[in-house]
Amino acid sequence: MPRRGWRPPVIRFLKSSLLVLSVSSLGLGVAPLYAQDDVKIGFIVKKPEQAWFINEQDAASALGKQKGFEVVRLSGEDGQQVLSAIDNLNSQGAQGFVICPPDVRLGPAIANRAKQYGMKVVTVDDQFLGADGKPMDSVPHLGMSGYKIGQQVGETIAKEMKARGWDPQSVAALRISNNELPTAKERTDGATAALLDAGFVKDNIFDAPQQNTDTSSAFAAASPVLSKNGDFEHWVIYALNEESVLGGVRASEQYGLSPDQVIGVGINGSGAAFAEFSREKATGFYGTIAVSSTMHGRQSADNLYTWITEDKQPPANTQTTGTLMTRDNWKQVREDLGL
Ligand code: FCA
Repeated sequence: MPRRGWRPPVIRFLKSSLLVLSVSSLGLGVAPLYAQDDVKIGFIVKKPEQAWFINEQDAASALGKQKGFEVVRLSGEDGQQVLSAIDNLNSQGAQGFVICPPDVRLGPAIANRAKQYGMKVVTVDDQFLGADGKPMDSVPHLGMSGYKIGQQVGETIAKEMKARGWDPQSVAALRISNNELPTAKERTDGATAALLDAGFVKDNIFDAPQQNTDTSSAFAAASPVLSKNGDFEHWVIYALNEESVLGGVRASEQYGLSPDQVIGVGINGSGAAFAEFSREKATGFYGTIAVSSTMHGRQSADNLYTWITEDKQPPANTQTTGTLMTRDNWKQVREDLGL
């Protein structure tokens, strides 16, 4: 049995063409193309189990409830899953989707599939790369301003090193890197630049390339780097997000470093950080640059909704900013950012 509201693709196509035709033949370029209740969008994320993405999808669903459109939450952990999620959305009659892709190089394939179905696409967090390796400007994007937020990470680490009276000459950095993902590289590059500006020694920065953007891949990448560089007493840890920094911090604990020997600073300000700050004793996870995942989820869904209903294409690239969150202020920052 087809699900309720399902219409054969031909009928849907005819219906939307007729709508477009009648709107354009009347010269009403700004009239809504769809009645509110007809709008259904997908929200596809690469890591559905991570608090950051759960919060984004929650915020999009809440907006849908408020404005009267439906949000279908889907996982897209690899290319195959993304393509079937898009097929699934099409058979449900969705007019478009927001996506944080599992691999930014899938951009052209995803955009093609969407085009075949006449669906609109916007990206959130991780921007598609075209076949030429450059960001796909044709797909509207909303994401964090990676380099700047990375700089905030580096500045925070440098300030805390000073507060602890560490000699910058003898501190090592564990840079958990993910250079395949441009936003990740921007973030770690920004952090590195700020650390070097503050007098950090370049040769003391050690890369731990992770395969993914989660805690376990960061833990696996960090462990051998720590054991190979056993001479250092003090370590700082940074990465594209707090989940990965937490992997590095867990590896440092397993290696035998105590919290006062480690300064880890992440990015996101999601449930992963709240859980860490709620522990009875402080850990090597000093802080995180919090960005509003609520705003990311809400705004990207709203941009798509406006595009579908008013034919207004969203801005090509919206960049968001961050706020330092530590064990001392996390509840306040959480409230301020609506998290
Ligand atoms: C990437 C990271 C997420 C989050 C997001 C804004 O997708 O993997 O943790 O930082 O950017």
